[in-house]
Amino acid sequence: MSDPQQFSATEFFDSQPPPPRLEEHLVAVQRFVESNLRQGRRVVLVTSGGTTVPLEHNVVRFLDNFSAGTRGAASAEHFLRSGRYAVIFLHRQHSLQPFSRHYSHSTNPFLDLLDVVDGSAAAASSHDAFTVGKGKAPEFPPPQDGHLFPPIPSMHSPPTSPRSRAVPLDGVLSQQQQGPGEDVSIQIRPQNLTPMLSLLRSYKLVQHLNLLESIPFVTVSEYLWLLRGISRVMGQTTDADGQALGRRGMYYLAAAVSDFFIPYTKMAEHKIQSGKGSLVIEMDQVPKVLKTMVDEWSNEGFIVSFKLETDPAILIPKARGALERYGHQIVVGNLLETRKHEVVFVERDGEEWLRIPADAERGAGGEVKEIEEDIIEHLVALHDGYCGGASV
Ligand code: 9Z3
Repeated sequence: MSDPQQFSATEFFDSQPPPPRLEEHLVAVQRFVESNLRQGRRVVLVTSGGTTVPLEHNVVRFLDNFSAGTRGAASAEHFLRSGRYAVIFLHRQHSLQPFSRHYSHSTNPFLDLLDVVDGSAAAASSHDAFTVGKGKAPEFPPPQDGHLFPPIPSMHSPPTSPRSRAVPLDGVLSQQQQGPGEDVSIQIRPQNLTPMLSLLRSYKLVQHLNLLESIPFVTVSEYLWLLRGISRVMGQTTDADGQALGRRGMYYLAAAVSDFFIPYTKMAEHKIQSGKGSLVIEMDQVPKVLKTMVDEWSNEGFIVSFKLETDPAILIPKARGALERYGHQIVVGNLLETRKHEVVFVERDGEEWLRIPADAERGAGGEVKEIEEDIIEHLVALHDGYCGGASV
């Protein structure tokens, strides 16, 4: 076993290969920043989700960092809602994303929001068609060829029925399909219609205005390459007057980043075999790139890092230590257990707790408030001050 190495940021990038589509992503980021700068918007890089550390080049096993991506995805949405920020969303592949997170397969499965309704009911009255209990559920066909249901067509194959068309039904989004013997439509259950329509409109607006650029990572190495590339592009891009994004850029680093990794040259090529009893893994330390980000990449951007701990006694000292070591603007501290209802903002001149009622203490109306809404409001106000006024 060779000695563990302490990698500087430069040594790390010299020894770890870049991710496949790096240049393509950076060209897209540059266009995105330019276009939003032209519209007078600020740009925030939101990082989200956990990084992996693969144990083999042909990766079968990997270590993962805890994070569902809730913090990042919710925060991205609140930045977008403010109307003042375009968001670069650097996220762990398949983790939660802004907008679609509301229909996560585990908490709110999309298919459970829909009904199949008999077409004759839909034709009789467009109101009746989406009133629960009025639409007649179609009968299930008898099993065919020994199968309970037919093969499921791919989303990517051409439509099977040329007569399939979208039918607006008094605000209900519906797709009616009239094949031989078929007259059914898919309808959103009435109680889901208002939230879904509102979400869909917001999502389409964000797309239309080109406010969201999403880029995935999986490993810690991919994450760091993309973080460096995107920060440099943000740091260097200028507006029509030749003014850099500079202080108008924000870096909101909520991704859960591994502290340890196995360097490319020390990693096993193939699946590690069992048979030798225990497995001993030695890892090197991931370089702390935040200092380099402050000094070299971000061109005076406003940098917010997150500190995650499980021991309350060390949260604030660790957050303060990070702030002093890296020289950025603010650390948001959170504890694993309570992260959804309390965080602490640690700045050079003091700290401030932000709390919302925990789930169990919520109001009788069941109103759900996300702490990210208040985190973003607070940070936007600080960013205003950092930019020297709200108008820039
Ligand atoms: C965080 O502390 C995030 O708030 C969470 C969010 C990962 C806890 P979820 O995605 O969780 O909503 O489930 N992110 C930063 C974690 C981290 O790795 N920080 C490093 C550290 O604590 C510094 S970059 O040392």
